[in-house]
Amino acid sequence: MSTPPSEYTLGPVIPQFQFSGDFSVAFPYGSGHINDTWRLLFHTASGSVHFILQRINQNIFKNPLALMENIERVTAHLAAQLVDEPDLERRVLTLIPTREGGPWYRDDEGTYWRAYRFIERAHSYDAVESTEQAFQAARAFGRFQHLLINLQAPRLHDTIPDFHDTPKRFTSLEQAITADAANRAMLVKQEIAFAFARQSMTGVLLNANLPERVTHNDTKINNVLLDDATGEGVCVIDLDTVMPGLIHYDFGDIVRTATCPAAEDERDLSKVYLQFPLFEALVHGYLSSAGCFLSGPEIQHLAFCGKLITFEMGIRFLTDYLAGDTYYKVHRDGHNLDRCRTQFKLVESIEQQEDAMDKLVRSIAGRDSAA
Ligand code: ADP
Ligand code: GN1
Ligand code: MG
Repeated sequence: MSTPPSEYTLGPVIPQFQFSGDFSVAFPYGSGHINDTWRLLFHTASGSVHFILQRINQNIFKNPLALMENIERVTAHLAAQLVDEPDLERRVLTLIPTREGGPWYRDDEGTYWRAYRFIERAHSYDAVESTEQAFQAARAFGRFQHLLINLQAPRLHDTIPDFHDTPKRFTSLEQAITADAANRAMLVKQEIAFAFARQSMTGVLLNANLPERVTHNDTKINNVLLDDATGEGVCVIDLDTVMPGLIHYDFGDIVRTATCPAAEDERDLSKVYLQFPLFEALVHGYLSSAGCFLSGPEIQHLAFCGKLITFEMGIRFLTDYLAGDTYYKVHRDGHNLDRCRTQFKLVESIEQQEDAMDKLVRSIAGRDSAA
């Protein structure tokens, strides 16, 4: 289990960045499973200003320099593409330079830190509250992919190799079952059987000859900020996993996190299911911004990818449960198992609706391209 953010001493870190004003207070912020995030408050002559400070989890991101190079390139590219938009500084993350002018600070223990300008008057949501929010979130992620289509070479670094290689994720699950490091395999026989019964779907996307693009790869609903006044998906955040990938990884993770009314760790599984109207809003939102560049085979796999990515997350949570909770932050006993169960329940719900989902995608995509 990792150390809670409140237990780190920020005193030596804060002066390393070019924040404006006098530092007042720092609060742990957000509900991410990987990095540690704080919101900082500063007082300036013209009022208070917030910033985001993050400690990069090097247990997971083994090459922080490559990761930060990706983020610098991607944010600079997005800013250049959006230069004529009003409110540019709220539409793309802006790194705060260190005292030396670099994008990151390395402390005495070798830990990497970075800071961003805080995007005000917008919020992320852990669960979608309306079809409009689903539409806006999917539209923002589609737009993000579209804006990155013309990113210049070289290829971005793979910040986590094979991140969405579902067959390899399945192999890791098999290894975790065999090792049974935490003596838990006997407690999850049902979940293991559920996973093995669906192993055949793991290779579908990788075997479909789909084009590689620049994708976000972690498009969970709380990784986009929605504008408080207009509801627009104003800024895509959490750029650590932006790298070459399939668009389906992104659309699939939005389906996983934006169609279910329950939280990812809900224990009452009767609350876990795919709500069709939210899926419909996602398809409309995503195609409104990405429809212009998607190929036929990419569209054909849109209805399927939500099931695959939800299954992939289920096996990742199960693998971490079996390994003794070494990857994701956990806040209670059995937390990763609860998360695995919600994913598998959602997979079942998608299985029951996938014909209708497929029909819907074909009808929306057909209508839009005929228009
Ligand atoms: P993690 O990798 O741990 O998920 P994120 O980068 O997603 O970390 O940040 C955690 C939370 O902090 C987000 O869900 C969002 O609410 C908030 N956040 C992150 N960056 C900003 C920003 N620049 N402005 C405003 N809020 C932010
Ligand atoms: C992690 O960082 P965060 O909480 O947005 C994970 C994603 C998972 C997600 C599940 C680098 O995302 O892959 O989909 O948890 N990120 C990494 O909630 O493993
Ligand atoms: Mg996040």
